[in-house]
Amino acid sequence: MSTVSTPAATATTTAATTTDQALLRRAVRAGIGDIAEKVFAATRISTEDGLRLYEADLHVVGALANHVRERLHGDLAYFNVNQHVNYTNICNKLCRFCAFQRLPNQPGAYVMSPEEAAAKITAQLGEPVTEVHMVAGIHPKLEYQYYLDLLRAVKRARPSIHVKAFTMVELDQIAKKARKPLAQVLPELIEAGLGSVPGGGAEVFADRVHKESYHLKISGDEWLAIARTVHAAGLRSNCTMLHGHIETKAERVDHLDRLRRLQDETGGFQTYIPLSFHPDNTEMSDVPGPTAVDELREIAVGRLMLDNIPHIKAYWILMDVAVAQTALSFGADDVDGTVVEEKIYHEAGATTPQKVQREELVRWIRDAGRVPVERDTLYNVLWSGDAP
Ligand code: V47
Repeated sequence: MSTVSTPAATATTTAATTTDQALLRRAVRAGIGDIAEKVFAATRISTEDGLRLYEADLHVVGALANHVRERLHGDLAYFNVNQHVNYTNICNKLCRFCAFQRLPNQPGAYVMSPEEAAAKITAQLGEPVTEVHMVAGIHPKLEYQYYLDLLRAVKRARPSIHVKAFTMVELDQIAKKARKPLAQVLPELIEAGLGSVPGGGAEVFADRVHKESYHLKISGDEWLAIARTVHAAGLRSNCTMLHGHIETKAERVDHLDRLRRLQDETGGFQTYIPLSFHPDNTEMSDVPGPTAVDELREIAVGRLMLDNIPHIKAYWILMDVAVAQTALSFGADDVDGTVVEEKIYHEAGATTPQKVQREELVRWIRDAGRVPVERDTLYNVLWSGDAP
């Protein structure tokens, strides 16, 4: 399939180097020369362009995404030393894609007291952990005070730790329990130790997907409205999309466009993370989930659509290490962290390790041909592999 048209004629105007011109010619042959022109000119691509990226030659799409990734970050690939704490798996939202949730009386259901959560932090004091990623199910009985106590206990256990906690879905629940608007609750959570907000709970914003697979949870519009409030409170957050289940490509592009439009308003998203659906032990176990090729395309389309979000994360726990390494040349510039005790994806069939040593992450990144950079949660550089 090739549509040789105007883009080739303007190759020298925006494709600066010989390598760029070669890529532009490949893009023209793949029928996306016009998109390549926009990418080289750092101009926004349209949702129609985004949809075409799902059909075009993966190598060309990946090379264009890599072009953007290298324009923004050169050879650097970020990681952090973090740990996960999932303070409860009790949840009343019954999302069809989730294997982690339990009803209160189901075997395996648990809630950590703030002290038990803090003990998970204390257990890692010998490791150079800088962040705790703390998310959980929506437990209907936990009171507002619990969340404040949880934050305070974690900060007491390790005062230097950055607490990235509570998805937009949990924040909605916390505000309901506080019986106050979220805008009033957030300063209290910040005072108790909240440092930023992770990207989970967004799933796929389309109402159809919401209705069919997670209808008891907040809708896409509600997720975006909460993110707006979070950013207005001065907090940074991440954002995600759960792909590879019942959503269409058009619904994925719509999701990315809605993230991009909110980012134009607030500038509060740091990192976009495409989350690959893992079907085991879920109500959607008949869905095969995305292949490695699908995952690489999702990273690349995310990089090309989200021109205003600085970082794209290839979450190694979900993608397998080799795919995450490859993703570092398909648009991703971050692989997440050491993690320690991952539950959500391992309940759903992930076969990656549950944690990794810092040195191992550094080696994975170097083996992928990138320069490892240890960051904190807000992307301040703590260590760089290319420092003398
Ligand atoms: O919101 C649940 C997803 C999310 C499954 O912000 C599933 O740095 C795949 O958002 N298969 C929570 N995904 C995790 C998350 C996250 C992860 C890593 C880093 C960051 C960050 C955020 O996990 C949920 C949901 O979308 N999820 N079940 C499943 N079976």
